[in-house]
Amino acid sequence: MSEPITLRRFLTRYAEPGGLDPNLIFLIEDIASACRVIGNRLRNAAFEGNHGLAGDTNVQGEDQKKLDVIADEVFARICESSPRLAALVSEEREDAVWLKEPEGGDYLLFYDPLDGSSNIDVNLSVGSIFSICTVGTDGDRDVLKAGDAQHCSGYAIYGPTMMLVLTVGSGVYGFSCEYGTGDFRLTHPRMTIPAETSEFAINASRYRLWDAPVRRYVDECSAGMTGPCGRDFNMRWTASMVAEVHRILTRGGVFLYPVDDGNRAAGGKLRLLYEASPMALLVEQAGGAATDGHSRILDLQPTGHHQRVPVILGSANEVDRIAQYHTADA
Ligand code: AHM
Ligand code: MG
Repeated sequence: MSEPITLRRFLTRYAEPGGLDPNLIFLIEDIASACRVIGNRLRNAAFEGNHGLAGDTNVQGEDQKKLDVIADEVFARICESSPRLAALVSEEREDAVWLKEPEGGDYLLFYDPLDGSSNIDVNLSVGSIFSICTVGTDGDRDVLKAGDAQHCSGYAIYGPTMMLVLTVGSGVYGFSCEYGTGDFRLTHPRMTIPAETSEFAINASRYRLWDAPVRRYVDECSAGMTGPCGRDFNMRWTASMVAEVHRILTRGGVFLYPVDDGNRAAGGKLRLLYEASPMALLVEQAGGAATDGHSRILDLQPTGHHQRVPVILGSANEVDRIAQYHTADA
């Protein structure tokens, strides 16, 4: 069996006709290094006294775990010297961090350094999510980029195998971290999401808070063979978006974190720039769909760094069905 190619070889030789900008390759390699370090810090957290709360809240008023803070610092420290990186925009920081006077074509890096961190202490999979856009013109400090402006997005999943999954604008590729060398190697070329699925993921404890279209969808799935779908559905919920999206990229499914009576004032639960947009690009590139119920996620124009949105993504036929229920209810 031939050895799977490394991330560097993929980025330099296989990514796109015409090739990728070398500075984008450097940045993606820096992100991969940051994820490798975060993976090691997670693995050693019990020995380094890094489980539990940091004792602070982030910009969104959420309790930060020690590892949220560590992961954010690792991302910033490793990526900040990337040659054409103009700004870091982190879920954990109030404002964008400008590293240089922005010039047209410079890169902007958006990231959620440790998503699903409520799972750390119970030793379930967590991840890091990232997205890369470019500065429009010299001096332009606008970081409110719509999802369609992303050049690259991806995540690292810290599970039984550490993996990096990314798109550089065409197709989705998964790289497993080789124990010993630490190399990320292409083990999952062209990940695709089947249009049909019989598996959904939602935090069902919020049923009483949902709007009618979401209840209708889950009621129909739960009715199984005797319901309008005419088939049985399976349900999963890991409370870790990276793990949910990874499962959907592996075997299909649909993931919902809708707006509901508990999060309506905030606009939803998940952040547009750090979670919804990067995952929507991956899902579309794998043949799936992603909507907020009414609009394609990648069409949404952000109005603030930390804006939250409803998210419904995964197998296209199910996402379309849920969107139709929203339209019918409008
Ligand atoms: P986080 O960025 O604070 O970790 O929150 C995002 C996470 C997602 O990974 C996951 O889908 C969701 O929050 C879980 O929410 P819940 O606690 O309602 O299950
Ligand atoms: Mg998050």
